[in-house]
Amino acid sequence: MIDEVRDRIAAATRIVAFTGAGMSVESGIPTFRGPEGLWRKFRAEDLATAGAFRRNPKLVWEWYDSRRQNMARSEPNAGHIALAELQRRKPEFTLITQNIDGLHDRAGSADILKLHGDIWVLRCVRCGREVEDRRVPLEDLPPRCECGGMLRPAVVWFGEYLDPGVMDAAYRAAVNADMFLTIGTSAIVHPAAGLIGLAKEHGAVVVEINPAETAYSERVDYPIRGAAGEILPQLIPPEE
Ligand code: BV8
Ligand code: ZN
Repeated sequence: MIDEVRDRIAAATRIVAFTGAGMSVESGIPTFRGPEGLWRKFRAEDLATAGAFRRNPKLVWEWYDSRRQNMARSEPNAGHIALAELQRRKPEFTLITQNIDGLHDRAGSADILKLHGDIWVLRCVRCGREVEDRRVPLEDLPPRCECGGMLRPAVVWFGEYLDPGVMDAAYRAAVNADMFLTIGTSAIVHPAAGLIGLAKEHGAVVVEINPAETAYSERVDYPIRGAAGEILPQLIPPEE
């Protein structure tokens, strides 16, 4: 299966890679729904919400600050690097990620469609100003804007809408894709996961890279059971 997929990637023009938390596991960043997906006694769905932030901004920020500290210590893995290489070879390549860790950027990927935002950007809840802030740890939690307003992570929380411009670009890429690689996602969170079915309906060859089964495994053309950091370099080998 790997050889066939590698040859089809080499021949394809419009390739979309759609990534989730599993992409960063080999970089040392825990997934959401794996055993280590808990933080203290909370689940992501409990903390990654506007309600949790309103009720207890300090607790939510403690969680994000600890994630930022872990992400700052992490490096892009061979999977991130392979996707950046694929983008260099394929002008019509699109990277869509649910991840907020910034590892695709650090691996050299460009024009990334970040469906769920970016943990390194803070947004003021009062004046809306956005600022990139990579300091770890952050001094006082919650951090404050110059206007005095509270800053939140510029990420999409559960119950919040995704950026319509980003979602629109992602829909277009999925609809026009020759190949759609879904990598390291349990395909549970919507509307992101819906991109897989959309690509399939519009004729894309769908490849799933995941050590485990997912909600879409029956519908993909090539279900590859393996880790992103091991499989992607085999699918995107160094050019002779
Ligand atoms: C929305 C940013 C419209 C924050 C994230 C009830 C009320 C309100 C909404 C809903 C509801 N019921 C359902 C919904 C919709 C909800 C949703 O889908 N919920 C799920 C839990 C059912 N979606 C939303 O709320 C979205 N907004 O719908 O707005 C709306 C508005 C109002 C009311 C109704 C609707 C917003 C969703 C965005 C949430 N923000 N992240 C943050 O990160 O802190 S989601 C979060 O989950 C991350 O972005 C993460 O990437 C994403 C998806 O998870 P995965 O990436 O798939 O990670 P997961 O742990 O699940 O899986 C990892 C996979 O990797 C596994 O399959 C594993 O096998 C694999 N793996 C492990 N190791 C490896 C590997 N793969 C490859 N290599 C390895 N080495
Ligand atoms: Zn402000």
